[in-house]
Amino acid sequence: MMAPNLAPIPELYVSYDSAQKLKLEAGNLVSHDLTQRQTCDLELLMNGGFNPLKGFLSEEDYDSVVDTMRLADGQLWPMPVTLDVSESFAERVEIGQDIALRDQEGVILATMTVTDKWVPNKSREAEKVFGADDQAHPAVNQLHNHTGKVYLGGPVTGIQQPVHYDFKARRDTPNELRAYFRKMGWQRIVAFQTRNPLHRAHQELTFRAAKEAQANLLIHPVVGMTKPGDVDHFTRVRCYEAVLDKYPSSTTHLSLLNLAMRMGGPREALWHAIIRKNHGLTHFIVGRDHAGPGKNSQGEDFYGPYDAQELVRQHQEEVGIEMVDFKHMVYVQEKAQYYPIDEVPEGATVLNISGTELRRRLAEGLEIPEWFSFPEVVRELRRTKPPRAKQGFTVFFTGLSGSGKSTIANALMVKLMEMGGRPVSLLDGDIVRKNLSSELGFSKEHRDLNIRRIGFVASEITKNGGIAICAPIAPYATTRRAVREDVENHGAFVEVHVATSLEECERRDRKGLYKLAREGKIKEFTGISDPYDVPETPELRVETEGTDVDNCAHQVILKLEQMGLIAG
Ligand code: PPS
Repeated sequence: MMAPNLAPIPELYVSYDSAQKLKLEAGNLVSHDLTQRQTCDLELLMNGGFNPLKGFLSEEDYDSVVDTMRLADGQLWPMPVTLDVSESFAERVEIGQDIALRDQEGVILATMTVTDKWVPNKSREAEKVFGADDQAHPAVNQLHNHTGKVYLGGPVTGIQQPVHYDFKARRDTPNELRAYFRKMGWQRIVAFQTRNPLHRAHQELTFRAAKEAQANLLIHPVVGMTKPGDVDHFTRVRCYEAVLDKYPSSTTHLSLLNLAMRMGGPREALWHAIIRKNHGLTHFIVGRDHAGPGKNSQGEDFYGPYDAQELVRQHQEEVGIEMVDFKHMVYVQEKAQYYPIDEVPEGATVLNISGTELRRRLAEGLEIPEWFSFPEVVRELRRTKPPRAKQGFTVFFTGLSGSGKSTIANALMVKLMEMGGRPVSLLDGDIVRKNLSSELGFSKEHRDLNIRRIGFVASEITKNGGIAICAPIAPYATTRRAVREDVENHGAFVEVHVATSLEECERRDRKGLYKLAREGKIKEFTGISDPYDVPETPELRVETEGTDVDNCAHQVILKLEQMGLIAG
């Protein structure tokens, strides 16, 4: 049996009085604004969650971790925890210098004595740590596209914890959890790590794990950073709270972990085990495809489904935590009960709903059966993600000046308002230029800024469940793509190319601008003296020559119906 050691674990914080003094002094230091991921890492460094680390990795430790999963002194540590900065920031920092580490609001959380500064080989880090230099892996994508060029290493002196305004009562440092376990007299505690809402299969699995290990259960979800596209942590925590009373209350505890996951499969599982050991746990559940990042760019899984279990098994004794391994759990209809897939009675009917299928059912407002999840959890998920016909979306018209964008957009707005149900906002080119972008002209830089502003407003409208109709020229494909990415974080983006030819726009010349442009009296005029990138694959292309406005707007309505954005 694993002996519990619930003595306090070392933290990197200085005393309250020293912290006040240090904070004043640190105001004069060169300071680095932490990214969200670095703030998560710093919190766990300072509170002992990343014990034995005393700061961000030095170059020697980094090389050793990347190559051997161990620090230079031989201690097991599978995941690089590094402070990446820009080249320009690195130039301002000398070895031996103290720097201040600030959160995104500018609050000084810690100081760090810089002992190392180096340019890492990111492809090597990707290959060795994540198994492939393939940007389909979220951590590799992060490494190549969002991680600074230079790493700084050195010991950290903690001043204060990052401030959290949400779910304060559910967040515990390793020492707070250890104290809780001591107070409750819990000797054997099994942790369940998760980044997903808990459905019945998870409840069954955790229940069985606790029974098997004869242990109390800690549900220990990650609320720092998880896989892009996951259900947001606010919704998840409400779901966890809903499930909590399905467990016997004296045996189960819920605590939130502000970890920034890397989705590193086996290495990540081992890292999770060490972090749980630091939080005072004696047992740790590792299921199928633990911390799996999904498919690689060849469409194959990055890691085998049980690779993580294998690696944790090899090191569990050294870490001092016992793994409780689990196979994939499935529902057996005849028994009305969940079983590990390798224990299903012969000939029985197995039911399963994959993550993708669940998302589809939520998006289309379809039934989610009670054998799969708890009604309280489904209700929370539906509240956050209503079916498509109730979600916000953006219709983005693009086309030459005088192509008919505004007229069709206006007609569409009226038709959508007639249907009702969601607020509709029109961001017409001229309206925006009057209210949002009055200081801008028509250079590429100004047009881009104008479109990005429209995109920002449209994505906010979409996020809040409204319909944004945009109708600028938006001549540059790259800028339109950027707006699409912004909006698609929150809902659908429907690009409509109003494909009126230049000749027809010029023939109509409703504002007399083409004439002036031809005479050289208006510079940089789209189509005449400035480019227009024709959209290659818009959701819809409407021809206005020989078609009336009403019909054009109706084509858009049909498209929206087809995409499930309005009820048919
Ligand atoms: S952009 O490129 O998307 O930022 O343009 P937008 O904000 O939609 O503004 C286009 C309207 O401004 C008038 N206008 C010009 N258009 C193109 N090029 C130049 N140089 C120019 N100068 C003024 C024109 O009336 C556009 O209105 P629409 O409704 O498109 O005809």
